[in-house]
Amino acid sequence: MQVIATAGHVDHGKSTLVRALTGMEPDRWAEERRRGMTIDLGFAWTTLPSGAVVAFVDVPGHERFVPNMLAGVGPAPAALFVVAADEGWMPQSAEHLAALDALGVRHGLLVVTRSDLADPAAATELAQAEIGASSLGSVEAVAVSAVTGAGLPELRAALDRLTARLPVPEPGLPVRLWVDRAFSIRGSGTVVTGTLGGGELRTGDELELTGTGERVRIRGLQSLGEPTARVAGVARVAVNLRGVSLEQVGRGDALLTPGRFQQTDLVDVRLVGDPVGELPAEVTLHVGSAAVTARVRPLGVDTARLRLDRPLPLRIGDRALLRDPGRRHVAGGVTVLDVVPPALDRRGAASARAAVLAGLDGRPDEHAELARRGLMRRGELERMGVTVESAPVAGDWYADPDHWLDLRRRLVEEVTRWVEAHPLESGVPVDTLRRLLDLPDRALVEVLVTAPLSAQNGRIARGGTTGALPEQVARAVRRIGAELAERPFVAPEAARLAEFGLGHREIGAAVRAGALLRLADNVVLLPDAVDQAVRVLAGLPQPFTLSTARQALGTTRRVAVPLLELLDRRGATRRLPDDARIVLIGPGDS
Ligand SMILES: Nc1nc2c(ncn2[C@@H]2O[C@H](COP(=O)(O)OP(=O)(O)OP(=O)(O)O)[C@@H](O)[C@H]2O)c(=O)[nH]1
Ligand SMILES: [Mg+2]
Repeated sequence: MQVIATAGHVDHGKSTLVRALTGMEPDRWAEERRRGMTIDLGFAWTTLPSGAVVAFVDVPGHERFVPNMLAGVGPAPAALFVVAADEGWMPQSAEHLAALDALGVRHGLLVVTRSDLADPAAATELAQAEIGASSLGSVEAVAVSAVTGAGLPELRAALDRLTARLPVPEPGLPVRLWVDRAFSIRGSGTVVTGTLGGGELRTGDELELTGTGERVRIRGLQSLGEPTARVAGVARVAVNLRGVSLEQVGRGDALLTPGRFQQTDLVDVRLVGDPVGELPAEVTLHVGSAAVTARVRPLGVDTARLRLDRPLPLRIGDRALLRDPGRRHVAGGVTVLDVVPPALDRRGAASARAAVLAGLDGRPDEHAELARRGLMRRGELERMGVTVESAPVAGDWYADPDHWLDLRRRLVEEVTRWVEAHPLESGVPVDTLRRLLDLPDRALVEVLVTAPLSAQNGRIARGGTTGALPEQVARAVRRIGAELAERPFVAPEAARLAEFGLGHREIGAAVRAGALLRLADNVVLLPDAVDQAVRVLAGLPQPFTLSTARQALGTTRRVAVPLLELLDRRGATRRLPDDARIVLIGPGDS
């Protein structure tokens, strides 16, 4: 299916043409039929000679109803531009074309209607010239008369050629269904309709509703009046929503794939059309079926910041239209450049921002976003419209490579500084570093740790070289060391350690600094005691008992038991089933 919106001046025959093509009545309201004028959007569809189905969104031409017209054209990928042969190019021909151009609509047909009333040649020539200068470019033109039926077969053939040319949305796109109508059906509840530009809807799907942001479930689906279990865009759809009241949803809202669109009331945009400096302070932004008041803050020659009256689900690259409601004039088209723009509260921030915006083209770019923002979650990138292709640095976090290197460098600096200030600590708590580096997640600190840093027990240290010991501790260790040099396996008693001021923390620091070896609580030797012990034990008849070892080392069980267990763990000795041991390697290998 394809969806085509009509466009053109009031009374030029849009609805009559849709009626002739489809046999359906696009003017749904009694008032429209009484006044012979379209007020709101109408919907009709037909099967073309090729078998392709095309649905029309018929729009009003009267200038008072331009906002309704924009709600119909906004989500439609193509336009059927109608000009009456007997009236030719008129003010709303120009305004509708300006709207299509602003929205960047690239596909369409020119239909010169009422050709039974006048020669269509002049109107065709002028309209083709105007349309040729817009985003639609050169279009095929067909002259018709809805009264005589002349030209209708040619128009059907031309519609077939047009729909065959229309781009098919890539599969897997997230859904953003702009609601153009909401009503309730007794027994079923609330139904919304819209033009589905891409993605797929299925009954039972959960969607996010703009405005309230709440999750809603699809109870039933229809397309072209028929119930269906799934619809893929491009299509006209009617969605029956479970548990949603008519007060909660209406034109300008949207149903979204959850988590895939940024709902934002602040966007930076590029404007094509009137100069940014000449825009009124307040304009109306039209996008999809929505229209919201926007306050304009110029930021550069053709770029500006828009503060919207209410948040809209927008992504980088979205096209929208600005209209000056006072002058009833399309001021231009905008391309969304940023949906999460930075605050401009520092001096010079606005001109710096203008310089950044000058370099943006509205194409979502993973690397450029990361370069500007440093660190982002996957969801943030996706909501902006970015396709994430690189690998995360941790969890769902993505980082700019330069920023990441910088964080690594700063982490080493912070650890070094902190450890110097806290010499008795075994390292910096991860959370302290997270705060110092202003990181949002401790997982990031953990993955930033590389040599010379190492992580242990929730703390980060500079591996091995914890820095110099405080002088007091160093002196105490030297004096203990002098005693141990005499009798290397006679560990000082706890009371003696306390006498030297070597408490739990001081011993810990000395051990990390490589000055002492801790065998058990309050049992310390010099680090080379391990090699010395292996040398002594290797000289014993193998295997040997704990008691033999204790005597050979000239020590007590308090030292011998944990020392032999350490040697076992290091693979220097092996404990046999009968509790005797053998030496496996020579001193120095342990
Ligand atoms: N003679 C003749 N009259 C036509 C033709 N097409 C439309 N009309 C008449 O033109 C008038 C306006 O037609 P509509 O189809 O309502 O025009 P519209 O463009 O839908 O108007 P709005 O929706 O109000 O913008 C009606 O009286 C139609 O009968 C045609 O091909 N030939
Ligand atoms: Mg009409």
